[in-house]
Amino acid sequence: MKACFMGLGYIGLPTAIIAAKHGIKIVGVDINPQVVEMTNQGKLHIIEPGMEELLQEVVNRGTLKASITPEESDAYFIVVPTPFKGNHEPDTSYVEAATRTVIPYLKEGDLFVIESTSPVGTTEMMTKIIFDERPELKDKIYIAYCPERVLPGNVIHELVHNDRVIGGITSQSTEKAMEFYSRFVQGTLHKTNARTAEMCKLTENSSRDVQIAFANELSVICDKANINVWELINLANKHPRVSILQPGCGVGGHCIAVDPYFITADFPMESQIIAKAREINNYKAFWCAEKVENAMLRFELQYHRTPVIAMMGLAFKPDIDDLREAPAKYITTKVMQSCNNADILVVEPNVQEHKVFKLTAYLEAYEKADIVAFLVAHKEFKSLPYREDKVILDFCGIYKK
Ligand code: SAJ
Repeated sequence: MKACFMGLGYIGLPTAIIAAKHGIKIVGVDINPQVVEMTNQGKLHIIEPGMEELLQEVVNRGTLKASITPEESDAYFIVVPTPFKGNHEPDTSYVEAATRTVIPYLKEGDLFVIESTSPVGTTEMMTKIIFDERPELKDKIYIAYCPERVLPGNVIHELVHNDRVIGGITSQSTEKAMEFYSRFVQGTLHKTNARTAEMCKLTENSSRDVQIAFANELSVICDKANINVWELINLANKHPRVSILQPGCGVGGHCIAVDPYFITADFPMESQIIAKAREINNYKAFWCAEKVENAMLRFELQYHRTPVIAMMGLAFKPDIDDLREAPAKYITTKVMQSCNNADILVVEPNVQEHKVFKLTAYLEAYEKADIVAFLVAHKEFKSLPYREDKVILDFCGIYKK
C-alpha cells in the first residue's frame, strides 16, 4: 500500500508519520520546499512532543519521504488548510488546488480522502471536479471525507486511539476508507456519508465553542455580581447532569475559533447560538483588555504614578508554545497600545524569544509588577503565591482553588 499525503502541516505530517510507522509507504507532499527538505532530514517543522523521534525512524527506514510533487499511489489524502476569505467565508481553494494536483495520478481502484476541515458539500464538489476531468474514473475510484480530531500536544496517542467518523460518497467508498484507517486507528471507525462527516467535524468544534461561551458569559456576569465564577462552576458541576467548561481570556487556536464560521457562513439565518458564541468568545478578550486598562487608570488615580503591568502568558492555551490566534496576544497588544505610558512586562514561559514582544521571566515580572493580569493558566504561574500588595486580574483561574 502506497499513500500520498497532500499537505505536511499540523495534521498531515503526524498522520503521514503514524501511517508510515504502520508499514504504509508514504509520500508527503508540500508546496513549501523548506518543509520538504526539513522532513527528509528528519527534522520536525511543527511543534508536537515525541513526533520528531517517530519522523526520524520512518525517514531512516525509508517508509516516508517528502516531495513537492505527488507520486502514483493507491490512496491520496488532502490535508491542507481551509482559511478564510473576506468576512469569515471558508476558502476551499487550497483543497481544490491539491485535488487538481492529484487528478492526473488517479487510476481505477484508488482511494481519495479529504481530511481538511471543510464546509458541507466540499467532498461532493471535489468529486465533480475529479469526474469532470477524468470521466472514465466515474464509479471506479473511492472518495470519502474523514476529519481528524486530535488535540495538539497529544497527537501521537489520539491519532491512534480516537474514534473516527468516515463518510464516503457511496457505501463502497466508506468501506474502502475504513479499510485504510483500520491499518493504524485502534479507536472505533464510524460509518456515515460525506456531508454528515463534514458537518460532524464542524459540530464538534462549534459545540465546544458554545460551551466555552457559556462559561465566559458566566464569568462576565459573576464579575458584575461579585461572585467567584470558579467556585460557582465547581458547585454547579456537582449536579449529576451539569458539566460547565472553564472561562478564560477568550478562545484561540486554529480550530475552535475558526470552524464555527464554516457553519455560520453557509447557514446565517439558522445558526443563531453558534454565531452568538463566536461573538461572546471574541468579546471576552476585548473585555479582559478593558479590565487591565481600567485597573491601570485606577492605579494612577490612587498612587499618582504609572504602574508596572505584567501580562502573564501569550499562548492560546496552557502549557504549550503555540501562539496561533491566541487571545492573550490580542489582549497584550491592545493593552500596550492604550497604556503607552505604562511599563508593560510580557511573559510567556514556553517561548524563548518573540519577534514582536520583549519577553520577561515570569518570576521577575511577577515580582516587579503592580498589576498582574493572568491570561493563560500555565503551570509555572500556578506556583506563584497570591500577593495582597498587587492588583491581581485572574482571567484564567490561577487561584481558583
Ligand atoms: N478553552 C477555554 N475553556 C475551556 C477549554 C478551552 O477557554 O474550558 C479555550 C482554550 O484556552 C483555547 C481554546 O479554548 O484558547 C481551544 O482549546 P481546546 O483545548 O478546546 O481545543 P484545540 O483548539 O486545541 O483543539 C480542538 C479540539 N476539539 C474539541 O475538543 C472539540 C480537538 O479535538 C480538535 O482536533 C481540534 O480542535 C481541531 O483540530 O479541530
